[in-house]
Amino acid sequence: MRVDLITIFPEYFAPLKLSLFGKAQESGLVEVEIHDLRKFTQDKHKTVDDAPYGGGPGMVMSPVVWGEAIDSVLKNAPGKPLLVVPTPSGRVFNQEMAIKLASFDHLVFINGRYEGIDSRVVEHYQQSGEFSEVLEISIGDYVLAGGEVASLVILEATSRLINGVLGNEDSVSDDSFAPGSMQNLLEGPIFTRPASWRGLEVPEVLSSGDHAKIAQWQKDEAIKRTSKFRPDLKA
Ligand code: JCK
Repeated sequence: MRVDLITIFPEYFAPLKLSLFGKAQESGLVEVEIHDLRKFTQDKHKTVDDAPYGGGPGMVMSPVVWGEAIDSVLKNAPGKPLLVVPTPSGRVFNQEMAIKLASFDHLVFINGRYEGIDSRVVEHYQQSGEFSEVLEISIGDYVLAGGEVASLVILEATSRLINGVLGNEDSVSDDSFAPGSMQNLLEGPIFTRPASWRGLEVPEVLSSGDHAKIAQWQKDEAIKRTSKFRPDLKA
């Protein structure tokens, strides 16, 4: 998979060079390129924002600069990438969307700041046919200062689904939320040695060797936890 990210804060993406993701890059499974939006400005002050039409607080990012930057990434793209646009007014990201993103050969993330990017940028690339799809995604119902952290979240959830990026391939298919596994349940408690730690014992059933009984216990605990923390789930 190839990933292009455009941002006014390229340093935000330093974590991508670390650990798991760094190894995926070294091995050639994932190729990441960071692009500095300000390189696509025309004026000597490298301006990327302007006042909002209709008034209101803050500044809006210029469609002119974003158009230049995105076109430049597209010009070096072999096929039709997926355009990912983190925004507080997008569809809320979930595991199903991560699975979909992981199926693409090429993702392009555009990272806004200030009050966001002029809406015509998304409209234009939805119409131009240069992207196979344009996805406006929110990572949750809270307001971040920009799209960078959201892109990192989306990219981490997506890249661990790519074969070979994760160390242990078994961990992927068994995920909570992953269709065909523990559907719509949170995972219950998990334990490792020692059997007794600071007066707390590992539940006996887990050492019983009765696999059916263990599975039933884990299911019961998952249901308890789900109704406590996520009563909206288990549809
Ligand atoms: C991208 C700029 C900051 C700040 C206007 C928003 C009422 C708009 C996100 N889950 C998520 N939360 N926030 C983001 C996100 C925030 C961004 C950008 C993503 C680009 N900002 C910003 C204030 C406003 N208010 C609520 C009006 C944007 C994701 N993904």
